[in-house]
Amino acid sequence: MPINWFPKHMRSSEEVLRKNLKFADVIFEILDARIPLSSRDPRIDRVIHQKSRVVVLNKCDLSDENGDRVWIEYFKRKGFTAFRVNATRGEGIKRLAGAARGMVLAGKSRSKVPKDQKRAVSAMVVGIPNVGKSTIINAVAGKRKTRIANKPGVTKVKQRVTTPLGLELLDTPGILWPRDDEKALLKLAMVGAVKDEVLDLESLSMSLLERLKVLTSEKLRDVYGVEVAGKESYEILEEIALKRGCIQKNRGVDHMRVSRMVLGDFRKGKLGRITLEMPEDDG
Ligand SMILES: Nc1nc2c(ncn2[C@@H]2O[C@H](COP(=O)(O)OP(=O)(O)O)[C@@H](O)[C@H]2O)c(=O)[nH]1
Ligand SMILES: [Mg+2]
Repeated sequence: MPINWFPKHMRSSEEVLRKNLKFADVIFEILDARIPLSSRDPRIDRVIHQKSRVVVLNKCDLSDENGDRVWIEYFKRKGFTAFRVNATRGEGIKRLAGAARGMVLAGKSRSKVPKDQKRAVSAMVVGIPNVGKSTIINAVAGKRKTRIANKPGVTKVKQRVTTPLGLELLDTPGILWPRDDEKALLKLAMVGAVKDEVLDLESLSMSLLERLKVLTSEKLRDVYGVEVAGKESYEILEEIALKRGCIQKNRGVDHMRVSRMVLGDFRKGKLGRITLEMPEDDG
């Protein structure tokens, strides 16, 4: 699995991120609910330091609900409030805004707490690429997302969006860095957070099937008509290819096509709502 996919220029965005953090009372740390740890930049604690933070488990339409509960408890034990969100449908967004306001008005935020209770609480969205930062900004901004005000004290490129939820949002998210350990990268690739061009799709789809046959064997049977018990993942992949006609003339199974299909089905949620890692897992 190639590891060196992350563009170097993004490292320079840490400086930008640090500068913009100053303008936010609260940080929304966006994670992928299917892989909350693998989609988390471990450096975030260093970067955002003591700033108040709400953890967002986004794409919860694709994750397992029990898994979400376990993760919310996990973050609670670490001292963070966490919420399930489906940004594309705007679900969980109001609670997010409420929590951010509550946090600041209760004085939990160590940033300059607004004295005037009517003042909007300012928030900044941070996360690694593809976790849904832009979608969340749009969901929070709602219909008023076009009402962008250029406020003094905000760096030139950054603008704040006034939202109907009593939040002011920096309209550009802070981009964090994906983990570069191999186990995390594999899971980031499975959920589609890494560009497919840089990956070996066949080994990726087989790694995915390795997990799915444990997590959701019935679903694989329902969707593809393939029994997975006792089979190696390459056998499962080939059987799926045969069932779905992923065959090349005179050349047998079209591994690329079937791999793409399985990965696509998983990413779209066609194979069920699946959380790929739990706090107690070892990879
Ligand atoms: N299924 C699902 N897809 C989502 C959700 N939020 C974002 N996405 C999708 O994830 C992809 C990346 O989202 P985007 O907001 O561009 O991520 P960003 O790179 O963090 O800004 C897009 O295709 C979104 O439609 C969600 O809650 N559920
Ligand atoms: Mg974006």
